[in-house]
Amino acid sequence: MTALVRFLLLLLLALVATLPPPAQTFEFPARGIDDLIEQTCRLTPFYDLCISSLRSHPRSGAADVRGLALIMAGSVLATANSTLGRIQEMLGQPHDPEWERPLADCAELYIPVVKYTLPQAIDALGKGQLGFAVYGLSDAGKEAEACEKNFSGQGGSPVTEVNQLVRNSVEVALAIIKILQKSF
Ligand SMILES: *[C@@H]1O[C@H](CO)[C@@H](O)[C@H](O)[C@H]1NC(C)=O
Ligand SMILES: CC(=O)N[C@H]1CO[C@H](CO)[C@@H](O)[C@@H]1O
Repeated sequence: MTALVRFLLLLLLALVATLPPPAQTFEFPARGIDDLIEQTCRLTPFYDLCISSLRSHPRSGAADVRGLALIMAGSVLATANSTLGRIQEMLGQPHDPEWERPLADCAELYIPVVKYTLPQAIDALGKGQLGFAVYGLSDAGKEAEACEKNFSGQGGSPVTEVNQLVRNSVEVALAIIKILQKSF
């Protein structure tokens, strides 16, 4: 072999060695038509609320059922917090004087829910203490109901919708926790 041929052969070998391996036929598993979020939400009483609450969270796509329960409990906290914000805002603005007392009572009901009850329930959920999480979430639902009831006989409540949203979110979170309780 001449030096040139040897050189060309070596070059060829070097080229082959650096080529990428032949393409393998590999497909990512298709995202199921029924993904975990949909399967989970179908077991809750408010499917649409469940779907929108979970999907709006950036990490819900990779979450397991416990992760979804945590995301939903966080959504309850966010909703309760914005409800409290709305109530405090109303208290600071001119409003129907008949609403003064029940609005102030509602703020008193929501403050501990937002500051303690729900953060503790979320913490418990993260540690797998499901009973305690259920207790805290249920309490948040009851306080929202108590807030609403405080307006009875006052010609309606200015916070009916948000109170209902808190209660429905609680129901969704509790239904997801129930799935967890059944799987243990
Ligand atoms: C509640 O909302 C306020 C703004 O209205 C925010 O500063 C605060 O961090 C929120 N708290 C929680 C627990 O989400
Ligand atoms: C009429 C009514 O239900 N009033 C209640 C409103 O909320 C406060 C504070 O929780 C209660 O003490 C009242 O009885």
